Parts: sequence; structure tokens; C-alpha cells
Amino acid sequence: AFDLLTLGEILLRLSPPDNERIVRGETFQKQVGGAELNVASGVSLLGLRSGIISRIPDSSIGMFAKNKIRFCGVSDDYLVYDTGKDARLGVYYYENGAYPRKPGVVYDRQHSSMTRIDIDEFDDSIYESTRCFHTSGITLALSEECRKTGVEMIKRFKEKGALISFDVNFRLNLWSGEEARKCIEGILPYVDIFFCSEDTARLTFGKEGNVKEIMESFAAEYPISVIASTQRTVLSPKIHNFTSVIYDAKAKKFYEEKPYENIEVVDRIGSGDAYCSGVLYGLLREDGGCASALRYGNASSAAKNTIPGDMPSLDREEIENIIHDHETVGY
Ligand code: KDG
Repeated sequence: AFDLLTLGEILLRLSPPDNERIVRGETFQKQVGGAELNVASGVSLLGLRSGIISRIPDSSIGMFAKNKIRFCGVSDDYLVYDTGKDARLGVYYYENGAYPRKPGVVYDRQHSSMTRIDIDEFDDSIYESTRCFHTSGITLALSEECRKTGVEMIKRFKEKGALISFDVNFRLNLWSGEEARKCIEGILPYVDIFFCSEDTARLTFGKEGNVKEIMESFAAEYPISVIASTQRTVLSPKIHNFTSVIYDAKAKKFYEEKPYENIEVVDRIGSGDAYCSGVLYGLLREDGGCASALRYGNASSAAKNTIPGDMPSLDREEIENIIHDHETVGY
């Protein structure tokens, strides 16, 4: 049995070493990424049982991804292998930036094995195997099949009593704001834990007011229990402040803490996913609740910014040391 199952695409991440450029460099470092895998990996490092539901090619590239997934403590029980001739793992290229040159992402993920996922490939027992199910807007945007599977899984997991967690994770290069809003409004009646940035709430959902008013407005419309929104201040490209606001919609109570200041940003990709993992861990752990969700979420995200690669890599003790320092010494 799992504490968390996530549904999402696993991507091969290729990046030139250090500050080399894609257009010029000769080598790529290979890693795996993908928003929902990053979340599962963070939750596993913090000490809960997680797994990923996905579809990958039955090839050496797929096996590389599978090995990485196992290495980070995420279960591969619900990986489906695509044996087709055109099976492929989606790829994204990431080039690190250094002021004044911006970091860059190039996607090469169309027609990946994941885009042809079929819900009938999964046994019904999956819906009774976890306390919480998480996916994001990225999955719903990838293809018709991904959307159908994502929406249907949300309904089936909910029916079997799992908590439903959803991160809007809006990507303009995958779908339009209008398409995202329509689709996500259809699943919000099933969502218990909702991650939405302030910008996305305004631009995609047309919300007005400050972050707290936005959260109250979502809670007035939908039966969401917990709403979380990250708050990042970019002081310079490589120095950020970070905190978040969490709303316990049932108790009508907001949770906030002072920001982590002057974070030395090495690679911010995956820091939103690390945040989700900390929040979910904080909610799902024994004696959990919004107060611990806030502390673990903020610390996990702040720490991820300092590490190259998509995935979190600090374990619970390391995160707890960061929380302790943040609350006492202040840096
Ligand atoms: O949140 C991190 C993701 O952006 C990264 O893993 C790549 O999944 C990815 C995406 O679709 O952008």
C-alpha cells in the first residue's frame, strides 16, 4: 500500500555541463525528470511510500528511467512498458543560465509513449492501493489519452476514498489558458489539495484580489480542503526569497511563515514539485496538518533550488535541520 501515487510523464533531461550552451557544447548530462516523478521522489525521501503511474518505452532508455526511479525510492509497480516500434521517452533539454543570459528549456516530447496511455492498462486494484493520488495540469495537457486517463483516475481514486491532490503547473507551451481553465474547472469538484500560484489564479482563472482572497474564492466555489500557493521574490536571477501561504479551507485558517531569504539558486527547475512533496508529506505524516505542510513544503522547495537536476535529494533529517535553522538562527 502507498501513501502517495502520482500520474505523470517521465522525461529524459539532457543538459550541457556547468554553463555550457546547447548550441555549442559537445556533451549532455543525462538525468530523469517530470513534475509528478519529482513529487513522488520528494515524498519518498521524506519517509513515506510513493509510486509513479506512467508509460515508458521498453528499451534501454526506458530502463535507464526505471533504474533512476527505483534509485530514488519510488515504486515502479505501476509503470507500463510500450513495446511499439515508435515507443519513446519524452525529452527536455535544459541549459543553465548565468546573468545576463537566461536559462532555457527545449521540449522534445510529442508522441511520447506516455501520450498514448490507456486507463484499461491498469488493474482496478490500483484505486484501493493509496491514501493520496496526485497529478498536475502538465499531464492533462499532454494528449487526449492523458487527459482522459487523468480525469478518470481522479474520479476513481476519489470514489475509493483517496485524497486527491492537484497542481495546476501551467505550461503555456502545452496548452492555452482557456483550455486549461475549462479542463481544470471540471476536476476541481474532486480535488482535496490544490496547488495554484497567484499568477496562474489571476491569468488563467481570472481571480482578483490578494492571495488570501483568491484562496477564499476557490474555496467558496469548490469543496477543496487545502489550498497552497508559493510566494517567490526574485532579487536577482540567482538570489531568491521564498515562502508560501496555505489555507485550511475547512477551518478557514491561513498558515504563513517568514521567507527563506537570499536562497542561492543553482537550478530552480523542480522547486515547485519539491514544494508539493513537502506539503503532501506534511499533510500525510502521522500527526500531520497544515502547520507541518507549510514547514516541510517551504524547506523542501528552498533546498531544491540549490541542487542541479529536477529532483529533490535531501532526506528528512536534512530538511528538518534546515527547518530548525530557519526557525532559530534565521539563516
Ligand atoms: O516542474 C519541473 C518540470 O517542469 C520538469 O520536470 C519538466 O515535467 C516537466 C515539464 O513538463 O515541464
